[in-house]
Amino acid sequence: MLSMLREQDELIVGLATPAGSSGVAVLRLSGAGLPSTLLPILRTSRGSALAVDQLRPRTMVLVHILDPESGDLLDQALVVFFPGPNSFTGESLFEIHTHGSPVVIKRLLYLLGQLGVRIAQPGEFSRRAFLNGKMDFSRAEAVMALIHATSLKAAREAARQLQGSLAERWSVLRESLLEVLVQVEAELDFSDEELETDSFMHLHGRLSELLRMLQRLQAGGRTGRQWQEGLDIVIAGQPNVGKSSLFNALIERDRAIVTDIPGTTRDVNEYGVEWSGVAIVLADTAGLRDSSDWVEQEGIRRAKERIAKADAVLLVYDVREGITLAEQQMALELGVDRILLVANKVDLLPAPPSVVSPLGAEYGVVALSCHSGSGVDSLRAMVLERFTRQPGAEEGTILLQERQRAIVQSCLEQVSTAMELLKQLQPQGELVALHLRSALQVMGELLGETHYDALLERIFSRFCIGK
Ligand SMILES: Nc1nc2c(ncn2[C@@H]2O[C@H](COP(=O)(O)OP(=O)(O)O)[C@@H](O)[C@H]2O)c(=O)[nH]1
Ligand SMILES: [Mg+2]
Repeated sequence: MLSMLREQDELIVGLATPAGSSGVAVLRLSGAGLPSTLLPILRTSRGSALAVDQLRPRTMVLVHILDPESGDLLDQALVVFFPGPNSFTGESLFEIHTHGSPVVIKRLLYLLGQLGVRIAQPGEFSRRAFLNGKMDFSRAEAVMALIHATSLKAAREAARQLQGSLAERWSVLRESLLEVLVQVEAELDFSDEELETDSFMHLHGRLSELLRMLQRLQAGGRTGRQWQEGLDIVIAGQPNVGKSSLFNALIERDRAIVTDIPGTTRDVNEYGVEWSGVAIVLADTAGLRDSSDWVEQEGIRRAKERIAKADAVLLVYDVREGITLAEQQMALELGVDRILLVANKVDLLPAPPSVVSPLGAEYGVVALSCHSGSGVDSLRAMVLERFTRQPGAEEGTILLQERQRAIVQSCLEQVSTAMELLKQLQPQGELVALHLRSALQVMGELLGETHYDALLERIFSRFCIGK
């Protein structure tokens, strides 16, 4: 605790704007002794001595920055003083808006160093804000997600979480968990007594509700990952059905080799595209068949590996031949939510095709021709419609950080286990409670209630210097 306080007393400075030449650069300072520490380098805009009370809180003041070593004017700047605790960090905060000249900034940082101000570590401002109770982890992470957002959608979501949407949802969840735990400890206390039906029904209901809430957050996690990494879509099927042709058509580039020799594609060939603002990673794979060629076998192994973890699989087949038994099997295993059938080469059919899904109506099918290009746009539309919606995911609780997704996953596992244990004939209260307690502990990590130094380190070290 003592070392923490001392660290926070230290005056730190960070460049809040990107390095390089720019119209304006912002240096941010935080810690004890502001703004008086800076008086040796500050003058009024007329060059006379500046008094602390001329720096009205939260008001921009035009000043001269003096280079005391040469007595020269270094720059004309705007400064703002934010007294603690109503500042971003919760301590005295000071901003210097200079012209964005790397030479000026370098000199200014040197002069500040002479006054005892040290360069901030990455994330140190946010870390101090957290330690001073200005924001929880979810808000701190929202700041980072906002800065690094790659789409407007993600930025909007981060802004909502900065307002506390995720923190609120999480608190509700934790409250319910706590209540269930108290109840479990009260009612399942006597391990040799059987649980009353009423109590069982009640606890079962509460736990189910908790599970549903966690599952919604899990769906939010899947959406969040999709936004960051893009939807992972694998093109699969028999050799020679036109997978590589489809890959090229979808990415609008001649990237994969197309031949009439079965087994041409061996490596997984990936390409990132954006359809209607949705990031998508498409992967062309080796055709699935029994092969004695070792290289092709390896290609098929990789194809299967990708299929297993894909968000969605486009199963391509020759419209004249239909799908094989093995493919039917694979489609059923992947399930309606992860597969879309693509009947290719419709140009080879004599009449305009009326293609029906060989797996039944609930499995969608798109008929197309890579040669004529007909149907390719419908396929894109169908992919967006079917695979980008995450049932259950809600605005404000889309998890944009891997750390948050891992926490939800781990909570979900603990609560599910507790549920399983409860359903046993003679539930052991102690065991049920044990898992609920672990869930509670993991939950604490999301907002930083159970904050360990390692956690602090992990979260804030990923921030930028001036943040
Ligand atoms: N007629 C016709 N031939 C196609 C179509 N798509 C692909 N082909 C041909 O089918 C053969 C195999 O194509 P390719 O994309 O390499 O298939 P892959 O082995 O599944 O990757 C090539 O000769 C392609 O020109 C199509 O829509 N119509
Ligand atoms: Mg191929």
